[in-house]
Amino acid sequence: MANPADTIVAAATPPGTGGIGIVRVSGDLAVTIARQVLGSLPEPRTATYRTFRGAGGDKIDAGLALYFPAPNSFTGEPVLELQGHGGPLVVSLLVEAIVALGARRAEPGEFSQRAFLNDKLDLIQAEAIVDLINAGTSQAARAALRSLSGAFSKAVGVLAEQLLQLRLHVEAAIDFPEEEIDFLSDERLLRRLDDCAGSFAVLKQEVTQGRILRDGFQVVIVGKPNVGKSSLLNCLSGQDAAIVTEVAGTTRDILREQIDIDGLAVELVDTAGLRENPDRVEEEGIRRARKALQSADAILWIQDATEAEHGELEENLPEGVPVTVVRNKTDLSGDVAGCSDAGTVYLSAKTGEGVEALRRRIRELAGYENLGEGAFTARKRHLDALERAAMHFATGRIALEQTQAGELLAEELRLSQQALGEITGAVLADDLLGKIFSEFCIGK
Ligand SMILES: Nc1nc2c(ncn2[C@@H]2O[C@H](COP(=O)(O)OP(=O)(O)OP(=O)(O)O)[C@@H](O)[C@H]2O)c(=O)[nH]1
Ligand SMILES: [Mg+2]
Repeated sequence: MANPADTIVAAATPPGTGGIGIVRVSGDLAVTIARQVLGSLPEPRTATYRTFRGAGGDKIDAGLALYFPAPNSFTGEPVLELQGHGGPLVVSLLVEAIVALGARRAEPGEFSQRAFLNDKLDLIQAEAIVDLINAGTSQAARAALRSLSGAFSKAVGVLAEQLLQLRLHVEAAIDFPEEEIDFLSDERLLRRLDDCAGSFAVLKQEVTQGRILRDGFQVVIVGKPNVGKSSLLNCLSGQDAAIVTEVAGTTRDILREQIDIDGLAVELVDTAGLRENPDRVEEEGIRRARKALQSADAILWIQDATEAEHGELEENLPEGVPVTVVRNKTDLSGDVAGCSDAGTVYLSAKTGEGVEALRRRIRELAGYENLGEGAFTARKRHLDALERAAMHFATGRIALEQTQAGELLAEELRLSQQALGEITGAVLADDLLGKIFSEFCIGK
C-alpha cells in the first residue's frame, strides 16, 4: 500500500476539456501548499477567489480555493480543493506545481481509501461511491445513494449486534459450569436464535436484490438451431437486434441486449444453436455459448413447440443456475400460451403471445420485487461474506440443537460476526483494500 503519510494530489474532474477543472490535495502538506499556491491559507470551508501560483511564483491559473481542515474533510486529513479552468494543460500544470511543492500523485481510489482508513466511510460506503458514479439506471443510482448514506451498513450493524448479544448470552451460560445448563429450555436464547435466523434471511434477500440492481441479471438463451432463440431476443428487446432466418445455424456470435423489466436491468444473451457436427465457425459459436452459460444468472432453454421431442437438456450446466424451459412457436403448435404448472413457458416469439408470462418468470427468478425506496446496492463480495456468516450461524445452531454444544455455538457465532465484519471493513481480509480501491478512478 502507498505510504499513507504522503500528501497526495490529483485532478478530481475527468481528463479533457470542461468548464471547470478541480485539483484536490489531501495530507498534512496541504496547508503549506495552500500558503504557497494561494499566498495565504483561505478561511476554512469558504470559497475564496485566488490566483494559483507555482513554486517559482509564476501564475498558472485563477479560480476558487476551498480549504477543509482535518478532521472535517472527505479524507479526514487537511484537504485543499482548487477549482480553476477546465483545460487539460492548465490542470496538469497545477498538479505538477503541487508535486514540485512536495505532494505525490494519488493512486486510483486513494482519497476514498484514506476516508476509509480515517473512519469517514466504511467499505460498503466507499464501494457505493463507485456504484453511484457507474450507475446505469436511476433505480441503481438511488440504491447506491442509499448504500452511501449508510442504509446497508446499518442493516449489517443491526445483525452483528444481534449476533453479539446472542454470543454474550451463550458465553455467560457457559461461564457457570457448576449449574446444569439446559440451552434448549432457555426461551430467551431460542427466541434470539430465531430472530437472528430471520434477520439473516431478510438481509440475504436484500443483498441479493442489491447485487442485481448493481450488476443486472444475466439471462442466457440456449437451445438447438432454429428453435427461435434470436427471435425471442428480438421480441423481448423490442428491437431487430439479431439476424433471424430459417437457416439452422444462423447465429454464431454471442449477442447481448440490455432490457428493462419493470426497473430490473436484464442482460439477454443470445447464443449459437447447440448441435452435433457443426461447421468450424459454428463450432466456435457453440464453444462460446457454453462459456456464456457459466456466468448466467438464469438459463432459458428454448424448444420448438411443434416438435414433440423435448430434446436433451445440455450436460454440464452450471450448478444452482435455474433453467426455464420455453416452448416457442405456439402460433404453429396450437399450445395454449402462458406458464404451465410445471413452470414451462409456452409462447410465440412471432406473435408475442405468452411473452408477458416469460417476463414475469424472469422477474421471479431474479427474486426481484420492486423494493423501491428501501433498496440499496450490494456486490458479490458482500453476498459471499453474508453467506459465509449465515453458514457459520446455521452450523452453530445445529450444534446446539443436536448436542447442546454451547461452546461450539459461541465459536461459530464469533466466526459469523467476523464474516459480517468483512462486509463493512471492520475486519479486513488479506489484500481486500487493494482489490477494492484499485477499481476506483484517480482523483476519487
Ligand atoms: N411461426 C413462428 N416462427 C418462428 C417463431 N420464432 C421463430 N420463428 C422462425 O423460426 C426460424 C428460426 O428463428 P431464429 O430466431 O433464427 O432461430 P434461432 O434459434 O436463433 O436459430 P439459430 O441461430 O440458427 O440457432 C425463423 O424462420 C423464424 O422466423 C414463432 O414463434 N412462430
Ligand atoms: Mg439465432
